[in-house]
Amino acid sequence: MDTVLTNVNMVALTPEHGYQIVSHAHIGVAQGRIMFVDNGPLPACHGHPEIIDCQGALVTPGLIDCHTHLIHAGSRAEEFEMRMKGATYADIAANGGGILSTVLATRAASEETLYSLANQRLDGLRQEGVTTVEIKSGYGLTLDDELKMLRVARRLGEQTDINVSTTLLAAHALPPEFAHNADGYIAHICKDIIPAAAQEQLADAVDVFCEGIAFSPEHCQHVFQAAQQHGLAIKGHTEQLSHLGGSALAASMGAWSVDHLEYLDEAGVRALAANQTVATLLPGAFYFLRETQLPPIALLRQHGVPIALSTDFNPGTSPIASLRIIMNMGSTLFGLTPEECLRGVTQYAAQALGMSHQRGQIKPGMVADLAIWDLSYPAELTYRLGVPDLIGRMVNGQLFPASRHPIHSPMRMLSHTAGDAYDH
Ligand code: DI6
Ligand code: FE
Repeated sequence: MDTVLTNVNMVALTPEHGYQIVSHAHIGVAQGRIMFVDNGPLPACHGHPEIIDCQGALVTPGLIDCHTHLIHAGSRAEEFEMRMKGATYADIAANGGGILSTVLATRAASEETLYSLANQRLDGLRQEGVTTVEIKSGYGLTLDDELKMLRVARRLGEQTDINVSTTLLAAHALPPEFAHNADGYIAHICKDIIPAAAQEQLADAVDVFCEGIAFSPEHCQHVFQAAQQHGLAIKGHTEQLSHLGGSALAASMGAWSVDHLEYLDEAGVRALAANQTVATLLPGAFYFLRETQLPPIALLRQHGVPIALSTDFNPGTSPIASLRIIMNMGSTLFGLTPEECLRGVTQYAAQALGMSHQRGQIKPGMVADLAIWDLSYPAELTYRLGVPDLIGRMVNGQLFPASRHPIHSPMRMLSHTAGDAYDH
């Protein structure tokens, strides 16, 4: 055993009972994996584990942000001002602004610049207990620039204290080079970009923006087929601004998740349920666009569709690097219970990234990704905003104390005890 967390108030997410606190729990970790979870007497441990007394701190699975556009350059604050003066998101996109303005800035930026911009944004997420992030390309829209974005995403996963899942989103917008030639661009994605990303192992999944202002379901189907031919998983931005049937299409092809879903209908919900596709809701974009059409929460629940929540961090529709704010919006805007919100950023977020067998729950065999909180009750995660109440994170079995936690306060702190005391 490498590490044993003792005296933990562990949040267990059980299907039958929702979340439950297991008090005085111990979590044993070896080689980055959870080996035991118990609340009896401390089991015998081989080796010289580091024993960490958590003094009753709340421990949840590490949070997972399963849909972000974290890598990009430039700012869209001016567009925000235009929108506040009456322009719509679609107006701005039609006039060469929107996604395309971020594309030009991102193409012009070096990998170093993109890396440090993204790493700074990641910091907001780290301070809130996030241990895994999905990062999409989609602001390059050329072979080289899409691969550049994915290389930066991979490097963030390799060189920082966060797990990264990468997604190729070349089908995000039509690049100027292919103006009025969506067929040509989709063919280029299928023939050149997907094979190269797969060949260099830069993408775990392939995503599309299926929308009137982006790509048709037929285009998306071609992209999905090419992705699958290269062994990549699929997911979609679907039913965000209108109903085109992209969600049902993606689900019928086995998508890990479909995301946004404000305009999803019951047939679409049934398709998700039939294919175990996760519904990833993005209340930050709903809020930021002042959308009024709510995703079909009641139908998703009724059909037992797993619901994930994510920041959709991006410069145009959700410049919000806070998963806690998103959880709060999941409740206040979408009516999800705090338990649904927590499950949506742990267990179901893991499922949306095809990693539910490895991450998103605290049980033996899972990767040891944990968040340790100065809180007593899990609903506080969703209820209260802006207080730095994260004590630390464990990522792949390694502990990272939170830099913003006030170490002089009388609050619980991680205290380390010599492992020899438990040398069996
Ligand atoms: N839907 C969104 O909300 C983002 N992308 C997408 O497909 C918006 C991205 C942007 O405006 O830059
Ligand atoms: Fe998005």
